Amino acid sequence: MNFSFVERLNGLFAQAESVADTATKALSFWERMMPPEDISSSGHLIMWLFNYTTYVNLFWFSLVCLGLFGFSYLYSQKRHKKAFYTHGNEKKHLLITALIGLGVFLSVDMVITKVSSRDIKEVFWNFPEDSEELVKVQVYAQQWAWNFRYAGRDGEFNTADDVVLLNDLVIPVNKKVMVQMTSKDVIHSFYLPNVRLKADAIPGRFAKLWFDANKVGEYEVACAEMCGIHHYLMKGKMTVLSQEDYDSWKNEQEDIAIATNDTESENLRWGWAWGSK
Ligand SMILES: [Cu+2]
Repeated sequence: MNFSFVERLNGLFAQAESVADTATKALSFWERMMPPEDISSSGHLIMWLFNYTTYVNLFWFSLVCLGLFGFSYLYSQKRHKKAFYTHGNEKKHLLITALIGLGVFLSVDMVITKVSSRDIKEVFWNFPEDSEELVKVQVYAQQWAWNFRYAGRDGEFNTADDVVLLNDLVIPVNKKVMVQMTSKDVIHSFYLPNVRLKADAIPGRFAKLWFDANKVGEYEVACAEMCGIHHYLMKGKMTVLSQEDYDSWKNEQEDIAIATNDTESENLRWGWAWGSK
């Protein structure tokens, strides 16, 4: 008797555990579905557009479903034995259709166009002025890696003392970072999920973008364009350091670059004079 009671109790525990396990899995799935942490000053603009698009479309979709299933129910055979024919071309039908079309156009297309063109003008294409403070990085995408170049101690790009890193972007916190970017081979897409920024790297063209990061830590750099068989490997790391740590890191890297840069190496010659393209 006792034994079976203990057995049943164990069974209950096991059940509770599996329920808890399922709940945890569902929760972590939900967490994984959520966008990563936003550490930029302008990422909220992208999130606003993303959320607005989602919810306004959800609203119209629900309305369509309500009409579809609602009328199917109201005019089911049970309620209306006799068929009712209409061509739907009366004035009121045309008016309803036009109003819904106008509603979708105004609430989706117009709002998104207006808000995104405002954000682009005021923020994303409103590039920071060139100054001592500005962190300048050249990005060179290739199958399948990210090359990052800093000017080095002389402040000039494409000179012998440049700091060149592979898959390793290091920036100071709360500073504007300006990127000039191109690609060596095919189209890649420079993607920084934590600052909600994504731009194509196109061979023969130079893209520029700017961002900032307001939280120290390590974040992902990804390629968001299917660029070949090892596209999935094209992953870099963005490290955000405090100004102090960044300065000493930069100093150290500049020492290393001066001591070890092989200026004859083709691998180091991909840069260009800042702003020349
Ligand atoms: Cu790529």
